[in-house]
Amino acid sequence: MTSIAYLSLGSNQGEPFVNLKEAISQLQRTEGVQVTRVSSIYETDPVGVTEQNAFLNLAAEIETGKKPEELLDLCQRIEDKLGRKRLVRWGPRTIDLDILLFNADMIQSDRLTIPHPRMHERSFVLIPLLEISPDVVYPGLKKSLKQQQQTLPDQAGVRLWKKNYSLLLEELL
Ligand code: A4P
Ligand code: MG
Repeated sequence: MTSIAYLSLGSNQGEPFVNLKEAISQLQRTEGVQVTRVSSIYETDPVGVTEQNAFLNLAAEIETGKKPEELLDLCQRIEDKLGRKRLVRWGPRTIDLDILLFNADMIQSDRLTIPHPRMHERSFVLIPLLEISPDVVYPGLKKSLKQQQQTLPDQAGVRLWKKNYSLLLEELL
């Protein structure tokens, strides 16, 4: 069965643009994964640990035959390949791939929480996500994600950095 999943990608170490591009390219080259949409890239103020460089963030939509845990394995393999070291939670990273949504599933296991438990509090996640899928549904949330996003205090920390990145996707793959 094919599922639709949304991912959030972020980087603030090394060459963030190159890291994002390489991560998307590796997703696309994986059997059983089709990258169907990629948002613009946004430059975002760090959330959590604020004494670190600004991030580049984007959101991607994929179609996949993989199960959620298999998709997490893939995301972590790509993080490892791109040289990510897990040193500080919420700290600097060469690349972070988080699964935001997987169909309208609600999943809670040792390794995986979907929807991503902090996504609806974060403009650096919601602004790119809503760009590629304005009506996407967050299961269990009463209001729309758009309404939710408009209430967030951190919107000014999210600035368009490279518009219509998806137009470059074909060139990239
Ligand atoms: N895990 C559970 N659910 C998921 C999921 N839906 N997707 C587990 C991915 N992983 C999930 O993640 C720790 C564990 O979460 C994994 O082993 C997996 O089993 P990690 O990637 O090793 O560690 P982390 O990224 O430091 O922690 P976490 O909780 O993912 O951090 P956040 O909350 O995602 O925050 N500011 C800006 N502007 N932009 C950013 O991209 N990112 C963070 C990371 C903080 N501040 C940021 C940004
Ligand atoms: Mg993560």
